[in-house]
Amino acid sequence: MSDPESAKPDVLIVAPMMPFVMDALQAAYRTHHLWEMTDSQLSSVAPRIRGVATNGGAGLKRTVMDALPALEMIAIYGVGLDALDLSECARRSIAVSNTPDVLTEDVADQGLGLLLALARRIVYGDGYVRSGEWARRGEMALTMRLGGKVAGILGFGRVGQALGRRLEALGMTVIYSSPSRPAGVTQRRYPDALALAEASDVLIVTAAGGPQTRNLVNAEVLAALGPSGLLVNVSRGSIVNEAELISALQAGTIAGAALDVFAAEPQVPPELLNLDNVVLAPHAASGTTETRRAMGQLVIDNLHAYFAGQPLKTPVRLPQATP
Ligand code: 8YV
Repeated sequence: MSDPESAKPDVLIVAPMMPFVMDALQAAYRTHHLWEMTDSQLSSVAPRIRGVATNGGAGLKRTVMDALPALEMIAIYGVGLDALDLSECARRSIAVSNTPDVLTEDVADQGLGLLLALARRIVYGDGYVRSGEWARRGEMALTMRLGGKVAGILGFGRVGQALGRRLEALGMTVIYSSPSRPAGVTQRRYPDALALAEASDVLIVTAAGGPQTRNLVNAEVLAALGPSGLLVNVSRGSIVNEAELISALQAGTIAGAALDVFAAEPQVPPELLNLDNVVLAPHAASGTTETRRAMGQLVIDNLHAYFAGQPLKTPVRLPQATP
């Protein structure tokens, strides 16, 4: 008699996901938890793994991908594709899905919240009250109005445009830089990060991560943003040169930064922890219950669709495979 368990496809889960996702995957597949496995445990199941579920930050290391000869499908819990070798997926005809759209508005909210917290020093003010400084020293130093200022958005895709709408509602002028002009966009486009920073009071990073954007925001761009300029990053830590940002914050080359993402998460450079002109968040922009449920459901739906021989709900278009 055949064992119904052995008929289920084997799926490797790279990092823990919400319990309802773990339960749904476990019910439909033989699941394996990469974060709990030794190398030899991985080697013993690797030849059978047909699906992978992972998040945007972790992606799938090439060494692990290379060790999975039967891999057919990777479902990403996130929109970012930078932690996955897409050319290799194309070469091996591995299907990939991600979770676009469902997280757009929440990531934009987090960008708005971080910018307000930074410009109006909301987190600093909270400490000022709690520590008794208010009673001891009187009124807190004045902060910066956002209305009437120019917000430069680096990368003007779904998240950038959703954030732009919020900033325009505050009375800011929104400009942007991105490789091409998105359809239906009327805001002024700048050719690159440097020109954008020169024209902006606040620079907001929403571009996709990856080799094309690595260290795009460097010392020169920060100098162009200027001593009253603010930087917000809700995209990928890799886009900002972190060492050069720290120097700029320490030297007053820019006025402050609000960061949801870092170069080597969850490690955050101690220099950033010691600065009071920064606001820090633990890569939480998509982290509402509502959005994470929708993201989790897409992971489940995409894997189920693939293994049922149906089209993916939210497929990633892979680059043309090079022979
Ligand atoms: C998630 C992300 O926080 O969408 C992405 O690419 O980085 C985030 O939305 C992440 O995928 C969940 O761990």
